[in-house]
Amino acid sequence: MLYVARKLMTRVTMMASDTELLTKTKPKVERPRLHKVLLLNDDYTPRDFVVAVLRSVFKIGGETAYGIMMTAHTKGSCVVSVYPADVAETKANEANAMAQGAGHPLQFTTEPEE
Ligand code: TYC
Repeated sequence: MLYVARKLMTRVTMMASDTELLTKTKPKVERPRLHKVLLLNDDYTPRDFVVAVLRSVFKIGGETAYGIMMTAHTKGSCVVSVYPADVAETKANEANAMAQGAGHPLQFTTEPEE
């Protein structure tokens, strides 16, 4: 997958002589905008299941996954990670599908980072 967006910027530079104009085209490499994946709390999904999803979909280690789960549990939501938009969407969908398949109301959402 290619995440690098390229933009061509045209710049006109006046040379020392008043008659000579030089036009340079400078390729500008832009970073892809990142999107957050958020974990939402609910009253029913078992804590162990939340941790298991964080570990398997987001490849997060056990202690960090437990901390993210507890933050969502106590505060209502927690940022899991940030990714390029398409990756964030795919991971949230995969995690939501796991939850639905297991019959839990657990939800992940995505939103653009500032
Ligand atoms: N609140 C759930 C419970 O008490 C556990 C839970 C934690 C669910 C985090 C979702 O994002 C969540 N069983």
